[in-house]
Amino acid sequence: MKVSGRRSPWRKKVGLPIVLISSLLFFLAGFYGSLLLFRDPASNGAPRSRFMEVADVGETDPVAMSHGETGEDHSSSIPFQILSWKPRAVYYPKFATAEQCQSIIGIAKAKLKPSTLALRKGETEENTKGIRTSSGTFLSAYEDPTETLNYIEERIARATMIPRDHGEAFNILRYEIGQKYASHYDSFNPSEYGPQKSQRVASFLLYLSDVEEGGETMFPFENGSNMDISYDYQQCIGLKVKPRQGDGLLFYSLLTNGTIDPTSLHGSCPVIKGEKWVATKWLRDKNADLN
Ligand SMILES: O=C(O)CCC(=O)C(=O)O
Repeated sequence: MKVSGRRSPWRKKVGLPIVLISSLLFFLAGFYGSLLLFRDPASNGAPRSRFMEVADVGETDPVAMSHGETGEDHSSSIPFQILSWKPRAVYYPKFATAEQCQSIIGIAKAKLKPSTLALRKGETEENTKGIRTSSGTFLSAYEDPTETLNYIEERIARATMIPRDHGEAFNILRYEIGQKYASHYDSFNPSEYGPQKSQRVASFLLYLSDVEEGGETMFPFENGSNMDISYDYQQCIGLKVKPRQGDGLLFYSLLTNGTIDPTSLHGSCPVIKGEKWVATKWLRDKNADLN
């Protein structure tokens, strides 16, 4: 006869494990469910940065449009100024905060090595000495425990509408007095560099510091200027963009037809006073891991 109020020995034995297992399953379902719910389409599966979550809290958009599965339920604004159409160059004031810039510098500082160049056929380290004299390091967003690079990467994807996985790792650069990067193209002309699996479409520079004097990013051929003279690639002329901490600069290396934009030639003028820190992200036409 069943005695009410008393638990059978079997129930006593399996009761606790069952409760524990169901709690675990419940927790896992909740955890993964919330990940799916709050996934950011720009991130292509990368975790959504906590900075972005904070920024979105409480945002309501009365005129938000119905959106697709990968879209967003609110409008955003990232202020920008068009600096040039030839090359297509856009400036983003206050793209990052001073604290975020300092945090990136703090991580990169200990890892700096002399910057290197992608060599053309016939070029060697020896005969290209002096073209790029900065120090630098490559940093992926996942290497930054503060999630600052994760936030910046996400913001670059939103500003450019180029998916995150098309970006190479950040190249964090430091220029000391006299250091520079002579004018060059970021895209690789196959006739000079050999066949390419993918191509750099655009570059996004985040200025991590102000520079007291010099250190501008220059575009010597802006709007076709100086193209008809025999330009010395070391010369700092044309459109000059003065670095301001936290501001971003985007320019396209390819024209809309996919060919290299000759006016996208650019470089860094020598630093005259102070120090220049910049984070470059090169954006490709294909997933950057395929290189
Ligand atoms: O430092 C700059 O302003 C330019 C950097 C650059 O040209 C590059 O990283 O390709």
